[in-house]
Amino acid sequence: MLQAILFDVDGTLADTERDGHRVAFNLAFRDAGLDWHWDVATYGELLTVTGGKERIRYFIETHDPALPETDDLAGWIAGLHKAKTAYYLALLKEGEIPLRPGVERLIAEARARGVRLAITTTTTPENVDGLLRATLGEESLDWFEVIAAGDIVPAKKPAPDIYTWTLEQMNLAAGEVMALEDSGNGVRSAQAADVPVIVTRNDYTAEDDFSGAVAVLSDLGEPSAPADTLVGPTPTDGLVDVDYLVACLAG
Ligand code: XBP
Ligand code: MG
Repeated sequence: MLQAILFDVDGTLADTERDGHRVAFNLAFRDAGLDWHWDVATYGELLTVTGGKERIRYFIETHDPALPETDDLAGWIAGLHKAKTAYYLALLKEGEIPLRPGVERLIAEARARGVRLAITTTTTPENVDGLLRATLGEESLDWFEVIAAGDIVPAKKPAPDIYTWTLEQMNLAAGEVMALEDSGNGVRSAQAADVPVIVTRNDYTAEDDFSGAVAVLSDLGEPSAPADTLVGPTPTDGLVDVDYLVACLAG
């Protein structure tokens, strides 16, 4: 039986990457006097690596950009990433990053039906707070029993650690929950923890490998704009709801 829904954040709750994180990274690079710029296509390539600090390091390793002399690269990256987080939080506060279709609807139904909620994400904890506050309001932080984010586990997705950690915190078995993800890395992370996963894909992840996911959909669907089903069971009226998740879990 479905006990809990575990939500990924970036790309799943909201399309945060292109007009949120990417923009914030570029503003932080400018402030640091770096002539780096991550355009939409470049950022798409860099998204293969999860975690902002890990992504900066991967960019340095693969693109060999100009950077200041330092004997503490990890510390320098952490500082740059902190500046990026500040810009990202400011963007969220401006309220320009909405939730994806169906997210608020499903959360409301799950709460009404006593299905437990958690967040399992790679992004920085402050970013989760900022997004929830800006979209669902201050009180929504309490709706999620566990917010598992960022460096709380050393190995980010696609490693299973964030899912395993969340299940332990909630005292639940992998078969009692459904994960919602948007990316191949997210699917691999959930699967490595034996957690069943449904994908709502987006522009950046449309070509990702989702094999093993229970279903792949365009989004969670709204009455005015039903979801398209690409793989797996089709939700009634194109709306992903608790009954759909229960049926998917039962297989
Ligand atoms: C998203 C990520 C994060 C964000 C940027 O993962 O990989 O790194 O892109 O956030 P998920 P930070 O979809 O699992 O949430 O810069 O705070 O890492
Ligand atoms: Mg994601």
